[in-house]
Amino acid sequence: MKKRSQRKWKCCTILCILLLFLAVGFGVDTRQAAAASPYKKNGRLSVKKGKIVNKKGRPFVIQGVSTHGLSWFPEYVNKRAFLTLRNQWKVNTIRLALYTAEYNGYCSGGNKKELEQLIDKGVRYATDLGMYVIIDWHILSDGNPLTHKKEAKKFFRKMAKKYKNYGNVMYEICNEPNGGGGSWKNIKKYAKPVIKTIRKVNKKAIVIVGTPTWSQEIDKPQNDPITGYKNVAYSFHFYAGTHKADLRSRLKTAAKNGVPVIVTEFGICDASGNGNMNPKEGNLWMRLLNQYKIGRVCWSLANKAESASLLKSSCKKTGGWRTQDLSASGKWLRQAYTKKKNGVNEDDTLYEDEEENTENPSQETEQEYGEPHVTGQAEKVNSWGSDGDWHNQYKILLRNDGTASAKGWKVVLQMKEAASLENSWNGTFQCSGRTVTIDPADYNQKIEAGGVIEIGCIIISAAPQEILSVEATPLN
Ligand code: IDC
Repeated sequence: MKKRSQRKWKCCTILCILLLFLAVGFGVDTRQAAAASPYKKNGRLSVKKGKIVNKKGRPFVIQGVSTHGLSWFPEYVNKRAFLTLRNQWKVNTIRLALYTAEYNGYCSGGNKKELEQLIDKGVRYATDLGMYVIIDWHILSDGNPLTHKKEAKKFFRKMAKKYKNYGNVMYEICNEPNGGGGSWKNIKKYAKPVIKTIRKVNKKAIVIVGTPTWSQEIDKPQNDPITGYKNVAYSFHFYAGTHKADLRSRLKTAAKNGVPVIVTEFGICDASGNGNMNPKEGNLWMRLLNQYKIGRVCWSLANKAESASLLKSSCKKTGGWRTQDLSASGKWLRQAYTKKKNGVNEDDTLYEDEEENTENPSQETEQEYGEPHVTGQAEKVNSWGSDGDWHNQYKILLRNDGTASAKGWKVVLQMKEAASLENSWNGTFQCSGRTVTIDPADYNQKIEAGGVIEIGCIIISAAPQEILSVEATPLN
């Protein structure tokens, strides 16, 4: 009896070991790893003993790409772009650069609502793809962070509230302080109340503080850190065409001294963002970053005709780039980020199996991650009166600015006065009181991503008419 059960156990054990071998042999492990996104694997990041660590307390290397100014190049805030960077460049972090002063900046006449919507899109796409995201208050010509302290507090209060439950969002509160006003004294004077504002609603998110001289003086927080708050890191920026060994040694000293530092901006061109490229110096910088597992975020995802741009200026694609779409900076970066032994999250076998997609992103991937986004705009193009009634002719444009085509759509117009239909085209219209509902005709159900369709109607009313709202919904 005893012998038989012993034999049974032996059989079971052998079977289990065999199964285990088979599983490993067929790569079950790697496939599982490939399926996990950076966030799924690493969770909320925090600062521990001068390092950025994952949920298990192990060092985590931020490997990111920064947008150019959000109001200059809003088109790159799309899910396919982030997906391409994640799957094919091993990017785990997106930095959303919100200029405060330059060109339609948040504090210099930019459309605040639109800019916040762009941030929202960016955060949503990054979150859907399990990536980290840095919301960057991009001071630059306004070198003193105190200049827009009030707006910054208001902005970060709003962001911290909105993204309270997002473990993947980080806040960079002043891109590059510079000039006399951008002193460490002023930075601290600015940072403390801003961090306090964020901490009131968000206890844990990493807050990154810029350093003097365009975020090069990392020795300042080394000697005089901001105290009283956890999960605070400092930024250091370099452009390998300009910045060389002396700055590298400054960064190295800081890293050795346990300063939590993230390179939230770098490039291999001149500090102007243009001029000559120095990939050789770039490689030396990467070696140092890898050695100390320092996070890095490259400037910038754009096709502007300047050397820092990762895309060629002739490239009009906003995602799914192929090698021939990349600038010299772009090619260098993709190579640096995807090199097998670059010291970045070494156990991270993520997405390597998808590398062959680089030149040919599959339809499936686009379908899987794309989303239609349809908006409607109505315009009165004609109006006349007859028999005591008002007749208004409207032109309605439906625009799909999403990342996938809309297979169907529906539009609802709310009118000021009860409406009845005199005539309509390119849609199936129905009036009920003050509501007009529009469905597609059988030939215009689909709106391609980036596409526009036009519909129109003449509406009769007993009093002067107005459209109060247009609500368009894609149906997929
Ligand atoms: C540059 C852009 C350039 C733009 C300029 C605005 O690349 O297209 O005209 O800003 O002033 C930084 C800044 C970053 C700069 C970048 C390159 O943080 O905003 O972008 N740079 O000059 N610090 C060092 C370099």
